[in-house]
Amino acid sequence: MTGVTEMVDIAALATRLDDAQRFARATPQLAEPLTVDDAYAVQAASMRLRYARGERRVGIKMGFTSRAKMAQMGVDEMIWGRLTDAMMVEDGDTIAIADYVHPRVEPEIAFLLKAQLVGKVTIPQAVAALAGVAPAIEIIDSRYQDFKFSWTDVVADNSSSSGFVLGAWGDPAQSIANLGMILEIDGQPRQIGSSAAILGNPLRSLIAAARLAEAAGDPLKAGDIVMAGGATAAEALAPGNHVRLSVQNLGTAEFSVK
Ligand code: OOG
Ligand code: MG
Repeated sequence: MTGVTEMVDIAALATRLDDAQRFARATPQLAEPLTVDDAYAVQAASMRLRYARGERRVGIKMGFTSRAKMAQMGVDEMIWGRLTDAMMVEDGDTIAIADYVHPRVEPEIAFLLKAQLVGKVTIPQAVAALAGVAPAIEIIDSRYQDFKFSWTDVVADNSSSSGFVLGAWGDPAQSIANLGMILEIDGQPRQIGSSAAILGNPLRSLIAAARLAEAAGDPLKAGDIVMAGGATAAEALAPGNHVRLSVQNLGTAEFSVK
């Protein structure tokens, strides 16, 4: 189903999800049957509320780009969401669990663009537009009760975007197609995988991001950050946790929880 449905109150749903995020309070799954276009319209409207409060769009995140993530959440189609400056957690910083509903972490790869990247592009064109690649931890936090949602629910909820931690930017010309990734919590390896789990090569996620963002009228531009999506299932966070991601050849990213 496509098209924006007359019956759906996009603004009311956007406010409800925005409030759930701001006040770290879970909300029930949406009762309304949304179309894809409705869901992305709710996401865009809720992001306009955040921008109006002074947050700045810094890029986008891709979701459900690996089998492991699709299987964990029971969703089998790619999604995307917007990132803002307020979601950025400095490498080594500490977050407060009270600011989140029920946060989880997942191991990702991030891209930094030095040029716009729009429409249908090839892998060499995508690499040529990059300023860097980095190990990245995404902090996802569904605003829905029990972290349960339909595909359209999660799209409306900005695809669970909540926070992201970036390691140092490395040379974008190096191969990132099959890099070992280890996500540790409190020194214990909790998820071990490969960047190949992300669509066979995380660059394919960047290519999909370029196409989807442009189609939505929110094209990727120079300076944007793109998160490729979790390579493994996500892990729940608890106060006191220290989370560290190591990616072969790329380095590490880490943060703590209080
Ligand atoms: C939706 C977000 C998915 C990813 O990397 O696949 C995502 C969720 O699992 O809550 O960020
Ligand atoms: Mg993710």
